[in-house]
Amino acid sequence: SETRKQLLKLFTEAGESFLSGQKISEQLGCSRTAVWKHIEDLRKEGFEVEAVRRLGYRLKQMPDKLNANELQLGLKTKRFGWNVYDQESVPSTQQLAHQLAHEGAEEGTIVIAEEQTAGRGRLNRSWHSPKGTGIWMSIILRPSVPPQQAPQLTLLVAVAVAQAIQEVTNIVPDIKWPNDVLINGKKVVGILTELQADPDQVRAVIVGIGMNVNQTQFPSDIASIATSLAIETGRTFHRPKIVQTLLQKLEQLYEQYLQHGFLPIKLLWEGYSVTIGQQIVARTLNGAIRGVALGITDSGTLKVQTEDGAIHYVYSADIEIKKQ
Ligand code: BTX
Repeated sequence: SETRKQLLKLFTEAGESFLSGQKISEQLGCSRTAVWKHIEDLRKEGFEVEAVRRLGYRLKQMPDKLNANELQLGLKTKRFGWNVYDQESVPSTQQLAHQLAHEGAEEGTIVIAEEQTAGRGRLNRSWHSPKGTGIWMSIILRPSVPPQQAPQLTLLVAVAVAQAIQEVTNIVPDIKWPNDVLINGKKVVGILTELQADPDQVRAVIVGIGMNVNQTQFPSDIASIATSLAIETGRTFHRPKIVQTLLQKLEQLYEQYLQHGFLPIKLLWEGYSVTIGQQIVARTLNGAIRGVALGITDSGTLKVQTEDGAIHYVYSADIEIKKQ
């Protein structure tokens, strides 16, 4: 309801300070009893509201739910995240986002779910997306660029994710070309970029982001390669806050990209990269290339030099970094 929204706004603006029942009832234009009832409703939803005699109320903890309400409370973006499809359980947020994009959904629209039952990675690999622990989200972008430039967006998203993790945890994550974000060599985020495009123009980019946040364990088949923010830091995180930070970083970088092109993004990406300068194996659909990763080109392609001195341009691959 509108009153509930206003009440939450008052609480978030007040931050650490208490709001008296009197003040709240004046601001909302309702009785003290009505205020009390609204607070009880919030508590039932999982909000922790502290009440102290003579001081009043303050909000101690918001529920760790990825609902539009929670996501938008205090959201600082201009456009990203203001059109939200929040779902309890979906096969894949990508699927729904594709459909919405086809129907004309505006740029910055997000689809987010507590659980995915058929989350996917690249090449139809599966993405483990258990309930209530991670961030499983797709965002719709509509850049006016030719389809060949779309891989740049994968790198842009990886930088935004890395910046968000850094801000929230103080850990500087690594990016492994093109789409893995790692902490201590293990995957904490996967990014999947898919296109709806005409031959010379992108209509929509559907960016899927899967972030392991509060999991404390993984199924045995990925236990050795996957990690979560909770495992790496020993604490749990409020997911809506991370989504907000992520959307903010994403929007900033995206605006920078539209205005100034890929170069500034490329520089930031290189700062997080663990691939460049390494001895690698790039497994592509056409076979494996072994050599040194020299860098990325201005279009986001990986440049690999093989032993014979030849330079290869890799558009899409899985990268294994050889231990030196
Ligand atoms: P990828 O193909 O690079 O990685 C997939 C591989 O990662 C799997 O084969 C498995 O080995 C490993 N893996 C699976 N689940 C996890 C996990 N939770 N954490 C770490 N490693 C894992 C990466 O693809 C792109 C993933 C995008 C996921 C998002 S979630 C929201 C959106 N919806 C959807 O269906 N996919 C995207």
